[in-house]
Amino acid sequence: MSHSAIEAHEQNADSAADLNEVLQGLRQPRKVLTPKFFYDERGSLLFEQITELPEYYPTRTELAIMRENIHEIVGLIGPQASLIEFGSGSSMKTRILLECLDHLAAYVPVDISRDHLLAAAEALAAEFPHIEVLPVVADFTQPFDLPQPKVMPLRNIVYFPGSTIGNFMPDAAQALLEVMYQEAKEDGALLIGVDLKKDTAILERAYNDSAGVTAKFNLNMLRRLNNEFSANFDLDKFEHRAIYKESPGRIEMHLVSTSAQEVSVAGEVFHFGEGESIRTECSHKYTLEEFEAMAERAGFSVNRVWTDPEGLFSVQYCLRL
Ligand code: AVJ
Repeated sequence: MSHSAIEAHEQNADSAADLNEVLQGLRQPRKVLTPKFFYDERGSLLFEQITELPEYYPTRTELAIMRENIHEIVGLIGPQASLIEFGSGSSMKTRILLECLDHLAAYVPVDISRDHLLAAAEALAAEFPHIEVLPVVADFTQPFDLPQPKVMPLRNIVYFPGSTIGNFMPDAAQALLEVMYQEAKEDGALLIGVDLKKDTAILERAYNDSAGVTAKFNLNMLRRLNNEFSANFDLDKFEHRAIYKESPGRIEMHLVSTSAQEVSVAGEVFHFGEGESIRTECSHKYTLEEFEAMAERAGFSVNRVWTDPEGLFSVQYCLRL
């Protein structure tokens, strides 16, 4: 436990449910694990490496869009807003907003992973001493209470960068947008990064990098299950695979068993056939029209969309109706 002025407001984080979720997923006829298990310390470092890969366009493209349009974004958000980030922000994109937004009332990062959240919040609080940083430990897929900043916010801006929305199945993405609508409150808005549909080859390259970092990132989930849930996955007997599926419009990442084998997790034995896989991640891609329809169903109207010249990625400003 570190000494710090930053204290977390803790709600509905339930790590006891994690093992159950793992077991449930592995009992399915098509085995699945949730991408939230990627992000232990090693996984977070590997993801940072992914964002710097030449093939992985989303992070650098979103950052460029933010830099290019920051003055317009600042103008749309206006003064004395509370910036509520879903996921703990430590990235350059958050820093640009904290640097440029006009008299921010507070910065409220919300994340289920307490340690990661507090580390990121402390770093940003040190960097921006004039901004009140109020981290909330919560599962943001469920409604949560917002802390009361010292300065009364004029409006709430929900920030959800990185196309993390793509990790959610369409129904869950819809439900998450509805939570964001609630948290934005009256006069609030949503600023969200959304990865766009594009040529399959570009997409598949982004998730099958030549340096093999994404493969390491994917396999790290098994290492984590070994460490945290008494599993005995042999990492040499699984292979990374990422493919784009046109009809759901998503990249799927899998770990493919290279032989018939049995693996135990917390005492429960799971059988894998040769070639059988665990799906570890879905990364949905949207057209502008598809995302707009979903945002509207949640009660938002898309007010402004910024994209890069190649139309790879979008940042969208959505008003709460
Ligand atoms: C963090 C969910 C946006 O889907 O592109 C990157 C995660 N997975 N490479 C994505 C990821 C493999 C990433 N998101």
